[in-house]
Amino acid sequence: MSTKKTISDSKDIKSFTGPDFYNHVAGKSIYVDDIPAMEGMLFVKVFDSVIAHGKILSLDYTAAEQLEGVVKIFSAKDITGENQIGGIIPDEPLLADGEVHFCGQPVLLIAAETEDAAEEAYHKIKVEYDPLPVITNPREAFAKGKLLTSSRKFQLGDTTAAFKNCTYVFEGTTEVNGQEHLYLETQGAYAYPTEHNSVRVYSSTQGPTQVQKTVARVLGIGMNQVEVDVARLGGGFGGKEDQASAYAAMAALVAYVLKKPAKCILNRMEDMRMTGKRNPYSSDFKIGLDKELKILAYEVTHYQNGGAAADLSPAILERTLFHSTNSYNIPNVLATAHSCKTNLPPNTAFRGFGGPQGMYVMECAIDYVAKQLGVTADIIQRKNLLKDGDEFSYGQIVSACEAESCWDKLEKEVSIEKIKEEINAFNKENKLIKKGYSLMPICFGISFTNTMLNQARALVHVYLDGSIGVSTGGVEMGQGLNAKMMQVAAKEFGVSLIRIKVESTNTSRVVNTSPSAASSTADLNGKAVQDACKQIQERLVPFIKQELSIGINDTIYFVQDILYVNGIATTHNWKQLIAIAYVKRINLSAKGHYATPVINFDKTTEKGHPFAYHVYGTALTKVTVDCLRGTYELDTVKIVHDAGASMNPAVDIGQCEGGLVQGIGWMTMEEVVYNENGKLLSNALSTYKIPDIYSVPNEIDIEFLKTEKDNLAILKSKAVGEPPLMYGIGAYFAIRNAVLAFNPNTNITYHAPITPEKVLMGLYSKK
Ligand code: MTE
Ligand code: LUZ
Ligand code: MOS
Repeated sequence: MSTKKTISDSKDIKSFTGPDFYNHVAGKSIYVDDIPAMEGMLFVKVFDSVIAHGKILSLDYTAAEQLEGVVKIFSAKDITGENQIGGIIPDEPLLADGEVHFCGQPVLLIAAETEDAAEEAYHKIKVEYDPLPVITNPREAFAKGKLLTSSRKFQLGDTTAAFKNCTYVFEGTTEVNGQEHLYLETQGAYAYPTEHNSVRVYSSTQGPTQVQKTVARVLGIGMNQVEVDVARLGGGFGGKEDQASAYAAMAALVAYVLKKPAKCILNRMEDMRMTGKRNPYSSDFKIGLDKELKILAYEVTHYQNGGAAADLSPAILERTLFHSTNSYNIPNVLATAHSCKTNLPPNTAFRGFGGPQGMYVMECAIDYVAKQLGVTADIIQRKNLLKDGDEFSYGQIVSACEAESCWDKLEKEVSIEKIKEEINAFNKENKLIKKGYSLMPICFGISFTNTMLNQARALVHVYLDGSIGVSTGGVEMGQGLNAKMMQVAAKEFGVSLIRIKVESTNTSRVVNTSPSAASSTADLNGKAVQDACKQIQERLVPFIKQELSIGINDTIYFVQDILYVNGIATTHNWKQLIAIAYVKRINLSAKGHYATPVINFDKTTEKGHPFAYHVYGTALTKVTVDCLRGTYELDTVKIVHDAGASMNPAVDIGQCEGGLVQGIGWMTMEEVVYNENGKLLSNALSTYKIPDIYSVPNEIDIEFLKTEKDNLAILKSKAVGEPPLMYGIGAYFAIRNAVLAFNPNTNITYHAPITPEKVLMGLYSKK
């Protein structure tokens, strides 16, 4: 193994994407299903509902339970604690009790000695349902008063008065579909009983504490009896912020009751049909502008498709409102949002967390105005970009704004005017191939909108041989968190990266963790690591000065393990001095804590300062549409992204590329389809299309707007996990524009994703 060589010196930092990359490529990284099975381990299989809404009339699993190899079948009545897994609102049972509310809802758990026995039992279970009416559409749910939580309203200025002063006022409706997370590692957990009536759980979760809390609740024991350990995830993308808890609770319940190790891992089709997805939204907008095309007023009403239980939808709803005006300064705003209860699997967090859905509607509104007035959308977009001192509808004042600087940096490199001319010329010459372009500015708020969650802790140990162990509450899911945590510790101590190991995330080592989400993991946990390192340093510095007879006013620090005194290298090094510090009984371990300062939000007034800062950027997308087939190709995506002073450009570029392509998938090809009975039709990779290497843009060019402004980002390196997803919205409008170039009278609606099917219909339809 050559992992040592690759992370050994700071010259490699440009390409240092973390301690795992070698093992990932070699297939050696351990995921939940790779943990070696213990003697007697049971397989847990979920028996789920085949109807979307109904009463359970009878449940017959006697024959199934008597099969050889089947140990026990669990129903709701076998739950030792509370049959409740709802995170924000207690409205979701672990196992259906009397009624089912969505197709794929867990009803029973089969615990068996082999997977085959569990599978056989699954087919022997008999259930009789009395079906009830199924609602899949959020507007229908709203009309029938079916809401998951109270509706919310953000208001700035007075839209009614402002519309009267507008030269132009337009109204419209939009639809945006959901998105399957399709993390490579499906949901799953492995649990075994430990001493003192406790359990240890290995879970593929973004929220170890949420899992711990849910397991404790379901089992009816204290959180201190549940230890959750997470090495890494094969992707989460928000799908494991909350929904990993159910499968962890299932494995833990079986382990706890039967006193045996138990594993519950969903196969791909189970995962696709049982778990929730990105929330689809149906929205109405009204937009008003003056004759200079300044947006004066914007009203929007969002109908969120929440699914059958609240899950994270109330928080997602809130983030939709926070992002309803995207990067634009609009002095009069009225944004309303309803979280509608439907008979679909509870929808959940997905990269962007409702922000993308809100921003999509804003962009549709601008696009609609542009089409009505015969101008290009970029004219309106550029005129209305946010500036320092503007006010968001939720009361936060815009500062350190990079909306214009990102746009203008992009425009400096590519003249939008020239692109417009080139595309017009191309479209004039070509009948059956049309090109389109779009610009997509983004503005994304960084912090959990629930202020409480913006806290983190870290545990840093310096061992007596000088090696360092770092534990945080953050979860590595491919976003490069461990790389960044190593960099932070190495920088604080002045040691080489090779000295540092990032440990698994474990609820017995670091407690009360917030989920790794909201793009805030590196900021929150990195600052906690800094705090812990500083505490150790504060003990080491006076000790070293005394030990080496260095004056108290002299400055000492380490660079790459070498001790410097007043800027001059000495012959002393980290390893040697730590060994002495241990002998002299210096405390070489510390617990760090961080809570984001400044932020606050008052839900009663819907005003405050919820975000530590905002991330900005602009994407230019160019596409070519084949007007015979309805197929399209993405020619170029050029992005200027506000990364602050990126501490790891390799990781951050990777996040931009991954986010962009995931956003393009959501907007153009990924189509979650339920039939009117609430049954998922796009239930496998044969019927659900995600971007592959052939569908990524032919050219992706990402440039960072390098800034060192004072902000709350870790080492001024701004959060990057979610914001780039929203560049993908640009692909939607670029394709739409190409369709309009072919058929200006198309009846194509604002309905994402814009699949080849919709493109083809749009090319040959009439208003
Ligand atoms: N990147 C990879 N490779 N895998 C993931 O699961 N999740 C995204 C993003 N990037 C994800 C990812 C989501 S939804 C979030 S919120 C952030 O990473 C979480 O990590 P961060 O807070 O460290 O940015
Ligand atoms: N989760 C959450 C999130 O609980 N609150 C948030 O604000 C958030 N934002 C993005 C992603 N997950
Ligand atoms: Mo990301 S949606 O915050 O997990």
